[in-house]
Amino acid sequence: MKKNNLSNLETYCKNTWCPGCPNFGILEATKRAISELIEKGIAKENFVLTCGIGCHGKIVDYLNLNSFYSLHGRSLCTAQGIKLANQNLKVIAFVGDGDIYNEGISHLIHAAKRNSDITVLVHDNRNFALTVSQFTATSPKGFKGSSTPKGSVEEPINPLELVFTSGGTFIARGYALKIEHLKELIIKAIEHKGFSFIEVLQPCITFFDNRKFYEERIYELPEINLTSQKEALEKIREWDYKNGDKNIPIGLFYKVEKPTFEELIFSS
Ligand SMILES: Cc1ncc(C[n+]2csc(CCOP(=O)(O)OP(=O)(O)O)c2C)c(N)n1
Repeated sequence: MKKNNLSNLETYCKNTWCPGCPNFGILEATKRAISELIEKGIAKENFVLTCGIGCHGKIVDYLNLNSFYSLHGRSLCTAQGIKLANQNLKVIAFVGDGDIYNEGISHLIHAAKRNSDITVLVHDNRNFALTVSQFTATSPKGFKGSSTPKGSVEEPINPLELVFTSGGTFIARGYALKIEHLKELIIKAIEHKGFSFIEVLQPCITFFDNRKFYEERIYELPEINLTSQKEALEKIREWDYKNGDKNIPIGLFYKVEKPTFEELIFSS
């Protein structure tokens, strides 16, 4: 049950994430971002959250905002329907990597392609965590989980490259344990007019604890020309999600203005 207290974003729901889960970092960054946007003048009732099914989906229980639990992989079609019905709303879709890069991948491609004016935040822990660790599209080759006890034989995808080539107009990567940095990305993504996508690297402390791997490689992107496709792609490809010694840039890679799906639909 959500607390009937409009002055804060806390709820009464018992938090059932593993103690120390970096999802707490994503929750805190989201709370700070939305609080700042409310202070800037966006009405609290104009935020709507959607989620898929998984550990990530519980985040909507922990935020005292309008929300809609969708089906596994169906957070984005729900979010797009809400935005089409009421363009005043700020719609934020929380998804897991299994949820969106496996079950719901076609919705991701088409939402980016049509530049739907929604924000997508991926809790990428590189496995289907709630169902005790099957491999996903971003699990590294060799990943040992309950469906791949001898190690996955597949190479992972680079989701930023996928969204970029599909037509996304705001493409970013954050780290769940760099809370202030992630907060800034979430604010910019929500303020962006068009399809905004944040891939959040979220170590799964129970099934795939890659905190050390990330913390040795992550660096914040310096200022780049955000409208240059060439620069964006170079930076997006700097780390290819395969294991290796490469640096992992986080920050905003690409941001361009284009008419949104909803604008085009209602002006046609
Ligand atoms: C259509 C469908 N397939 C499978 C499931 C079972 N299921 C529920 S949660 C889950 C794993 C979710 O993994 P992910 O989306 O990566 O989120 P995480 O738990 O890692 O945050 C699965 C496979 C389901 N609920 N619906």
